[in-house]
Amino acid sequence: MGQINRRSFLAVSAAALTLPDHASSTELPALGPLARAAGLEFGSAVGPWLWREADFRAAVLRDCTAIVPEYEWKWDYLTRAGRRTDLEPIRRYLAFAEKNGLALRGHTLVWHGAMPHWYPAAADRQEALTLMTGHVTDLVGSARGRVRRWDVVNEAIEPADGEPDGLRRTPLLAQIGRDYIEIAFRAAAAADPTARLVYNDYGLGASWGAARRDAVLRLVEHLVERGAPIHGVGVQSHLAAGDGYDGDGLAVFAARLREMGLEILVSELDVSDTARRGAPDREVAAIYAHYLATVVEIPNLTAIHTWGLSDRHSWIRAKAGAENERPLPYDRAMRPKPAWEAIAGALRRRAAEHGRLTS
Ligand code: 9MR
Repeated sequence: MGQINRRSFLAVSAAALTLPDHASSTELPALGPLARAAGLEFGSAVGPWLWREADFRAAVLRDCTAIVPEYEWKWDYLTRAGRRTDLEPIRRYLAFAEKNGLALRGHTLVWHGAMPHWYPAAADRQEALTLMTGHVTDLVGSARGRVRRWDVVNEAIEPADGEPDGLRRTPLLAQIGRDYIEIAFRAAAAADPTARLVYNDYGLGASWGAARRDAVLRLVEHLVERGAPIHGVGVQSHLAAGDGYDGDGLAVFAARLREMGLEILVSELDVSDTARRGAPDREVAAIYAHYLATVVEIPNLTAIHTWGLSDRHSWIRAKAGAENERPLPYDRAMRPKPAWEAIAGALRRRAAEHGRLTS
């Protein structure tokens, strides 16, 4: 597999070097220059292995124009030792990103899945507001002017929970009320007026995602009507073999956001495959290619971020029975896979059509 991959990798890279726009022949084969030529960010989630593994770090520096801390900037992690926020992971990524000219996406300020272990289950509205806005203000303020985008609120929609507006039943919804999302966005904007503020959620490109898209649009419309500072929506894009996606639904969703002046990001892209079928790497790559063919046609698309770069580190493989999955663009030995080529192809197509799409 290595040989075939290497050959086609070089073929793709050679094509990249003939790009008319910003790519120059002195640049190494990489997704970064392709993304720049396409007017997009290409980025990946990263974790502490970024510091430990030189080959992973080299791939990040070659391919990424942005990085996203995968869990070290979450509320639970930053306060794992108690209420006092550990700002060391913030400083570390800021320094690395600035040294290497990478943009940062801060992930994620408010998420029911990352509530601190000490968070009081019985907080009243005032205490919950103080804790939530204190966290947002401190964190965003600590990196003021240095983080391009923040995922302010993550996964606040769950139509299956039965709320009329589709909001997920979470502690903050119960304690603060329906305005907790708007309050979080306003606190983030006050702490850093230069950052782009994003709402992030899953299932928005999925064939089963129509109700989720509707609920997110209603939420975003409400925020925009109220003049809340929201700049975009992250479509996570955890895709799976055998799990269809709705390209038309996604295109309409993106167009509605565009009408409201908002951007759209592919924010956590990966492809889960059972690895039990014949040619999983090619199958995974075909899903990447198919999905990204729709995505790169979206005029208000600003970024494609994968949820990891190498199969060596993926939340999917951490799940029971998923140890053999190969969801990401590089294999465990940091060799580019067909999925890498699928991403390169999509970026090349976007680069070629950049002018038409954004005019
Ligand atoms: O990939 C992340 C994993 O390493 C963390 O343990 C987990 C909990 O913090 O979060 C995972 O990332 C999630 C992301 O923050 C939100 N969307 C779903 C992602 C996968 O669960």
